[in-house]
Amino acid sequence: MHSLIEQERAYGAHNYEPLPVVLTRGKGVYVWDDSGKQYIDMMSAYSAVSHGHCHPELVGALTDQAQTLAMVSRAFYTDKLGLFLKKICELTGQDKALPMNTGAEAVETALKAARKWAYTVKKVPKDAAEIIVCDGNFHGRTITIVSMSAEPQYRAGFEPLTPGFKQIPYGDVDALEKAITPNTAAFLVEPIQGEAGIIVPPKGYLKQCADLCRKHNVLLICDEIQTGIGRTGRLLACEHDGVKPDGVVLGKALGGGLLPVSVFLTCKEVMNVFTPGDHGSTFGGNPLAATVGLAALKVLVEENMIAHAEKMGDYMLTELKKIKSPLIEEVRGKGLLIGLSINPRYYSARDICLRLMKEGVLSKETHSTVVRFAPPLLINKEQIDFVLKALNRVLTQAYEEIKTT
Ligand code: IF1
Repeated sequence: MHSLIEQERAYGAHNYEPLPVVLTRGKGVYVWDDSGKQYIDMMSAYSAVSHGHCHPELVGALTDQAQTLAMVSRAFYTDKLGLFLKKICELTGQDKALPMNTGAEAVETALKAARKWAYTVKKVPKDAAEIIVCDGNFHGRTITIVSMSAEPQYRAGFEPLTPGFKQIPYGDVDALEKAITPNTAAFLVEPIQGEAGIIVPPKGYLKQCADLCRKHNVLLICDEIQTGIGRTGRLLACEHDGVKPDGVVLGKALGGGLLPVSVFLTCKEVMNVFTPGDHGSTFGGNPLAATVGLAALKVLVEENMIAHAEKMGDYMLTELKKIKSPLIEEVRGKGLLIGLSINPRYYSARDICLRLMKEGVLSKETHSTVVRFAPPLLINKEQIDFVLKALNRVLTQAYEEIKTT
């Protein structure tokens, strides 16, 4: 076994099963392994590297600020945080933002805001606030967040779990209507379910949910940690349904592929439930993260990455749907958030990812049947064609091997 793989496995927890490749360098859509082999990165760190690896303008912003003022905690004001919060509020149309670091921390912030809003504004009885989530959801890995998950592996062994959550089928508006009670604080939903396998709900689903939530005074909170920041061809995926949610959670690409930056955004009425000392974070909103977050938003707009993601995503989805292979069960997605489900009768998605790796294309399976294609948003047509050619070779070869066995 590769000595660096051996080392990582000897000293690290075995909480992932990475592909057998040791990456040493990244630039744009490309990464290189320690043998110098080049790959097109179709994973972009679960959509955290939407701007491409080591984007020069973002690295410049990071290094300048790192040599000026990196960390002071929120015990003091800085000259960077307000600029970042103003920009993210303007872009999303939300009134206020609470900066955190990881996606899970921003989701936890949203849950706390929704519960306190339920008690102080909606007058839900103490301890009775309910939050509705969907089957197949993924919102992070904290014990409270996995308490909302339907995935046994994410919960097993971590009990006792946090109460106050109800699960409904994804994409089913009637189920939402049935689940809402006078004690419902919020409905937390991904506009497209990422980890579940890039599940795109029926057209208009989010709009109908928004109308229902408004009718019952329930907060609609969209987890756009994976679908946001241009990934689906809009700044936020909820824009495809013309929905402006009561709350939005962002993360991943907000950090420009350089460091963790996340944020919970909402209206004044909800954000004002927080009073000094209610909630916080050592690193949340530090000037380095604020600088990188602001630069990530600037580059996203200046380089027209959102429209480009829509164009390239449409092209890739169209071309993928033309591939005739018994190994492909379904092609789905929006923009550059694409899932290729592989017929488990023949191969696992991991098998296909391992074969793609040999062809110079890096991706990863989600669950055991879906190959995820979520490249940096600056990918171009030629690079997509390279991936499509590699995929065609892999599928043809893999099917040949079945026919001869
Ligand atoms: C893992 C994938 C999973 C997320 C959404 C919140 C978070 C995530 C919609 C939490 C994080 C990551 C976590 C990583 C694998 C990856 C992932 F869908 F992106 F592939 F798991 F579903 N909301 N998703 O997707 O953000 O705290 O990680 O910053 O945990 O294995 P985080």
